[in-house]
Amino acid sequence: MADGKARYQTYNAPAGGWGAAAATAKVLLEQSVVTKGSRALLSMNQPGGFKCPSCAFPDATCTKKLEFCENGAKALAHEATKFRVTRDFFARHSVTELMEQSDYWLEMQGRLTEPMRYDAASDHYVPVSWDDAFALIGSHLRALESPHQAEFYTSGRTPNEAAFLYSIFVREYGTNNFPDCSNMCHEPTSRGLPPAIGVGKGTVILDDFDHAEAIFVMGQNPGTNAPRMMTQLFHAHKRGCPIVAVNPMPERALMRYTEPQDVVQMATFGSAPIASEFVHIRIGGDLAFLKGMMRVMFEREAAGEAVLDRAFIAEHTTGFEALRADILAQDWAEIVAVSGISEEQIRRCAEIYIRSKATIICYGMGLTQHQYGSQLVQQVANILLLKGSYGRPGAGISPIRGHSNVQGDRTVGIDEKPTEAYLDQVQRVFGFAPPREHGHHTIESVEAMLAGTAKVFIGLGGNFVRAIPDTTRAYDAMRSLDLTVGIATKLNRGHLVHGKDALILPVVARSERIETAAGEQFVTIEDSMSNVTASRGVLAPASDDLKPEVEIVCRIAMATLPDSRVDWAGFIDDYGRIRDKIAAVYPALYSDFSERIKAPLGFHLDVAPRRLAWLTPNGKANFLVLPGLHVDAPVDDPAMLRLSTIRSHDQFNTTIYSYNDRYRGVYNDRMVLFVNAEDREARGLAAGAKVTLETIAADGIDRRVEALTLVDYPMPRGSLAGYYPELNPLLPLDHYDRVSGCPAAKSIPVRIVAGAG
Ligand SMILES: Nc1nc2c(c(=O)[nH]1)N[C@H]1C(S)=C(S)[C@@H](COP(=O)(O)OP(=O)(O)OC[C@H]3O[C@@H](n4cnc5c(=O)[nH]c(N)nc54)[C@H](O)[C@@H]3O)O[C@H]1N2
Ligand SMILES: Nc1nc2c(c(=O)[nH]1)N[C@H]1C(S)=C(S)[C@@H](COP(=O)(O)OP(=O)(O)OC[C@H]3O[C@@H](n4cnc5c(=O)[nH]c(N)nc54)[C@H](O)[C@@H]3O)O[C@H]1N2
Ligand SMILES: [Mo]
Repeated sequence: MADGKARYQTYNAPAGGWGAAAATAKVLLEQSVVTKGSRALLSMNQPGGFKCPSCAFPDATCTKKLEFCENGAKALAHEATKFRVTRDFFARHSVTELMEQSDYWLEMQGRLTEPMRYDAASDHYVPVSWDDAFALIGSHLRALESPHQAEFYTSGRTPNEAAFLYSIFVREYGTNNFPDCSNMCHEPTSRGLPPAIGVGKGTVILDDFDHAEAIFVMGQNPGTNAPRMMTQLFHAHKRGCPIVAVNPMPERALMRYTEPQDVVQMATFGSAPIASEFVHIRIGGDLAFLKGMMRVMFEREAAGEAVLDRAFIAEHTTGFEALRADILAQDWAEIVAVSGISEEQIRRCAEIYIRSKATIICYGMGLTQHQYGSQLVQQVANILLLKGSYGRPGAGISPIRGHSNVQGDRTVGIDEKPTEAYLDQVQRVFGFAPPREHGHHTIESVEAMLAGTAKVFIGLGGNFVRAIPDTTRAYDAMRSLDLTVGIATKLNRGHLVHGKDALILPVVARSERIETAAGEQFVTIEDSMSNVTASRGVLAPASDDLKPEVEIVCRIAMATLPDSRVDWAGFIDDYGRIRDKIAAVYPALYSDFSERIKAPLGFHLDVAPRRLAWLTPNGKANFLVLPGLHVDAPVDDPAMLRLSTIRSHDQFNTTIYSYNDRYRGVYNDRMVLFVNAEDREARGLAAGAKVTLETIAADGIDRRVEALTLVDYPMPRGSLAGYYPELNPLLPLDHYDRVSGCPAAKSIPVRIVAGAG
């Protein structure tokens, strides 16, 4: 629990500004890295420096100003912390004791310092040499009856070079089992967009934000999760570009914001409203809202107004008539009921879109984490196609990715459903025959563990067991394994919920220097807008006994595949050789990689829709239909509320920086439920009451979380919000999008069980 007394109060100040500056100073102080951290911050996102380890938003090019935000500073401070988890720490605490501690406490112990192996006799982690650790992994993997009994997880902080080698190693070993964090995140983008526009990525670049005539921000909280995006929104607002925020929560930064880079505004304590239109959508109401907007467009077109880009539609698309028929079949009363938005406001938003000659639609987890998330993303692509919003400055679709290199990891081969063309290419470049059968995504990997068919789990970064749904079953799944390996910077729950054998392998972090026998190396990452840039750490590694992720992957490969066709040892020292192989496997995207990466600001990967080229089977952009108005299967239970599990301002995914959520006015507590006061009163409950939440599911499993405090909040009726990962025990494993495998973490059907907390 948090130390201080829980407090809930409305936050009336603007987001950003001095509050953010103060929070930056505080976290540097807490981690005792004021000088070191401040020096490192000067190199963050600068040419020649390292890329921010927090989110995937690109940096502005050609600036000399500081390119970091409050939450980037938190990520760095926690990485550069002076605190250490040593062998003495593990000698003092058994694993059972550590399990009693909170995620926050585990994080605050500091950086891991040397490889450790679980010792069942004493229930402690004990030191192990790197050689023995690699040998143990090799012996487990070689002993499996089938390579498909191993699961190879990746989290999106891993750089391109390590992820690429990992994808090659795992395929040479013989499986495509690549559960990864993206499976829980923007997978609906990666799977939903290719049939629509031919690529599973966004089509805009940073510069487009300066040319947009309207920007929609749907299901995303940029003030917390992509704070550098606020600069773009702030400037767009200043030049009069309408911004439409679609969210069940009036997120503070979308309402009022002070730009920390704006000297005058800072000095005068000024601030600006950001959203010109706040669409207070019900959870899961976005499909109805988008269909409503499209309906307005079709109605006005039918009345003789030229609101659609007919020439673009004729030349570049298929499926227009089917989409129109579907949209005109939707009834206004139902659109309003499902979205919770008045027809008048939907018409106003449609008017903004119709008038704009260049529109960007940004979206985040509020759209992807639903049962029909992939098809919902396709509707975003549809509405943009109706006005030909691709291949023009200031227009396009902009999924805002999460982890700093999650997009890059996917590009360089972390994919449980690889294409035949890619596999042929791997075979040609490396000379072994990769497996052709598709592997497990995250949910399938957990199902395999629960079924007893999976035996080994290797996590290249991340905190799998806390990030996935159904916490209780997730723990059972992990504990059933023969070996679990956590390749990590920090101690987390995933190291404590482990298999019979278990290893913790500590790595050199993003902000730290990588020195090899060949000299200093750099890595590369791809941001949310397909820019590939170099990242060079500037700090000394947290301990002498850390290894870079690249070396760890190579050494695991060498220990597992003694007869490998790949020169693993040759990659350990010289990362240029890895980039040459990336270029060989992906000639269209990565030709001349080693040369192009020398440009101080990196380079942009080709995104075909920007050139009006459609890499779909029929060579066209396709309007795709999702019948009806629901993005989650309706639940017939009058007591049902939809729960969205979200991030606070003081966490990075499963890493909890503090118990505060400043912009939502919550202090010293994370066990809260944001509730509409009328929903609360209808259940006869007082504000501040403690309640138990129970999942409504047909599988007979009892899922509940107790002692949650009700906090009155401007939520739409029927919509609840609370924090991830504390509420993951409520998210059933099979409550996910069948197209992408993404858990529907934003719409769990629940009921409040009064007073049982
Ligand atoms: N500081 C910080 N930065 C981060 C992260 C972090 O944890 N901390 N995580 C990183 C990662 S991996 C990711 S994926 C991104 C996540 O960044 P976001 O996508 O912003 O993530 P969330 O906080 O999960 O929720 C997004 C928003 O969706 C809204 N929402 C919920 N349900 C619905 C709905 O049905 N419809 C609509 N329209 N909105 C809805 C919520 O109110 C919330 O404002 O951020 C990345 N950056
Ligand atoms: N209910 C619910 N569940 C969710 C979500 C949600 O919104 N709601 N969001 C989902 C999303 S979008 C995501 S992306 C996943 C996130 O899932 P993960 O990516 O698995 O989780 P993180 O919390 O980001 O992982 C943190 C750990 O990564 C390790 N780490 C940090 N930096 C490095 C590094 O440089 N290298 C290596 N090797 N390790 C490092 C540290 O040890 C740290 O403890 O969670 C998903 N789960
Ligand atoms: Mo994410």
